[in-house]
Amino acid sequence: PIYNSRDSRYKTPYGAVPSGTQVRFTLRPGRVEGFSRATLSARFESRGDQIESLPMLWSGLELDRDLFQGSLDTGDYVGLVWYSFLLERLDGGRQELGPYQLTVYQAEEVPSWFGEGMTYQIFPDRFLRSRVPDPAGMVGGRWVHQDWEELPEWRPDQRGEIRNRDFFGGDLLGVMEKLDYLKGLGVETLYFNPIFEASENHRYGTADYDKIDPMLGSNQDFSRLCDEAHRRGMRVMLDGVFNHTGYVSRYFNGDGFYPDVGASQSWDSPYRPWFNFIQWPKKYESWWGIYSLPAVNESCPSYRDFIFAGENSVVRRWLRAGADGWRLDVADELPDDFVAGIHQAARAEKPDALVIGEVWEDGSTKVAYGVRRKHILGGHCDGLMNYPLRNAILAFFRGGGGEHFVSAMETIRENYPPSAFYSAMNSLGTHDTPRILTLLGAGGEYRDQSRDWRAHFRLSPKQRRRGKDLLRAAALLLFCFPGSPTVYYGDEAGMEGFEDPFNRQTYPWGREDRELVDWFRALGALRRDHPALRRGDIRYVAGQGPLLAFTRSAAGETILCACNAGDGPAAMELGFPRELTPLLGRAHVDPGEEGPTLTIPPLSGAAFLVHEG
Ligand code: ARE
Repeated sequence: PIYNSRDSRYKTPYGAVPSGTQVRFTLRPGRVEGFSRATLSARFESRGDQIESLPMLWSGLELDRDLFQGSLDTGDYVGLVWYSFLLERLDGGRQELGPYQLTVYQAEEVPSWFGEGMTYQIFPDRFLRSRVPDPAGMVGGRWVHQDWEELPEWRPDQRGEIRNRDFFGGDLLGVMEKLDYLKGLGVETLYFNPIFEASENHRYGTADYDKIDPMLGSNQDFSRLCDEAHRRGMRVMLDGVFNHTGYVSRYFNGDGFYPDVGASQSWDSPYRPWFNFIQWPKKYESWWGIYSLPAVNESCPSYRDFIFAGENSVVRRWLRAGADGWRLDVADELPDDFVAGIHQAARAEKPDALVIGEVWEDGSTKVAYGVRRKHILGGHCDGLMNYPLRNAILAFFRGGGGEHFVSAMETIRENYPPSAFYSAMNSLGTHDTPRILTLLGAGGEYRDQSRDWRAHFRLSPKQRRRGKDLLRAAALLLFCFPGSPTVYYGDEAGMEGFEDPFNRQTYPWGREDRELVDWFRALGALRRDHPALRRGDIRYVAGQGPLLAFTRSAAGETILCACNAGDGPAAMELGFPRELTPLLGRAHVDPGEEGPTLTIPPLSGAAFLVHEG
């Protein structure tokens, strides 16, 4: 029953391999093709594109197919290998197949806690405030919404930009108040968007890496929060924004707010070499040309020391203060050796600390600044944010077909080292994307892209009903998939909205969508209680049209997850005689001789325990 579209060629072992592995390739062309010779050619990309050619031996027949086999020794190589096959006939006819990717990684021990359990992403300014803050004396010309339920400021300024200077005042004490709620949801890791002092409400332009933003609380509050989280069996992951600082910061000090002598104030500033000035002090490199985020020079020794290399580096100090891991902002724009340094420092400080990278594409093939990146080749990022999964889920529930989901996700599984696949941060949406409920409910058709329209857009009751059905199914899929099911704050409460700032509205305490909260709580319990979902392998049992189903198995337990993205009921034969116990969701099971037939209601998903034998 295993889904395999590649039965005419395969390699063992499946997928990415640790260096030192012998990989065995098999080709199975039809006899009628009359091929008499096959050659494997392998290009070792990070060895200067060195090419190795080796003959594949004819090793017999398998029904009406010829079998050719050959083995490749990966030796001490780490990187991508692009392999292709040349098939030849006696009459000179030939056929080329490939190139295909083989990922060869450096084996390393990756702590499993992150990928096994549920993660909850908190955008700190918008989660809960323990009091209405007074912004007087704080950096960045902030103003505070008195009314928690207001929309964030969305009107662009004269530059046409959203300045993100309005705060609601969500704080760490607020999060602490809700730890029991989060624990009850099944949360095992809290991922915080940046919490260090910064002038904008998203805090991505760090002003002071030594200090929790005073509107959020004190450094002690942070450690207390970590203690409280740990007491409940939860861990804490921070957002490490190391590719740029704030224009307003102790380091750049563009507006002179800080007493420090910043890079833009004196050529002799100790921070000046941190930045790349094109023409000092007014012209400098910045992240994606955004002047408020001056880019740093990651090869500057004092900056490296400060961020990771020193005993007291930012990376180490905040782990010491209670954090358990880092999510690296724009990981794909940081040099590999910088990422490796962070990884090393994190592990040196806490042996089970984790580093998750922000990469939007397939992280095994990501190229930045013309260089293939080593993110998941070992010793860099332990896992990545899994936007490919989000895209695949969205596409599937918008009618894209189960085939596409399977092929997209099998590609990721094949390209990633298992530890990276199982440590992925899997989200349906983040602070950088529209809310999942809005996307699923609105069906992807937005005629009007203006901010004004977006500010006032709400799903109609009909759209919302459909959106909620789809969200329930999409979340079930997420919680059954390998990698950490990550919930963006408020998705579980039915929050809507497009991109920034509409996807960053305040949590609707007291106005939550109870049905959704209950559903997510059930999913959290499901994930927590079943080893098969925490660490089991994955096998697809269906992937056609509106139907998608797979099993996860571990520790003698098998769970089946089945989803129907269509508007009518979908039936599926399991193809093996097993008894099914429903765990969550509704589906009709018709036990048959050959195995049960499942009928899944429209726009829904269900999970079952599969009884062996
Ligand atoms: C805000 C507004 C923008 C506005 C800008 C300037 O949202 O609309 O243009 O201000 O006024 C943070 C804030 C953002 C803020 C930005 C700049 O959260 O709200 O923008 O700072 O002030 C790419 C990067 C990826 C990056 C996303 C946003 O590759 O690394 O773009 N994500 C991180 C964080 C962000 C953060 C920053 C980086 C900067 O998660 O929150 O922004 O520190 C494709 C590509 C991706 C691309 C993605 C989205 O799929 O493959 O590479 O991600 O689209 O654009």
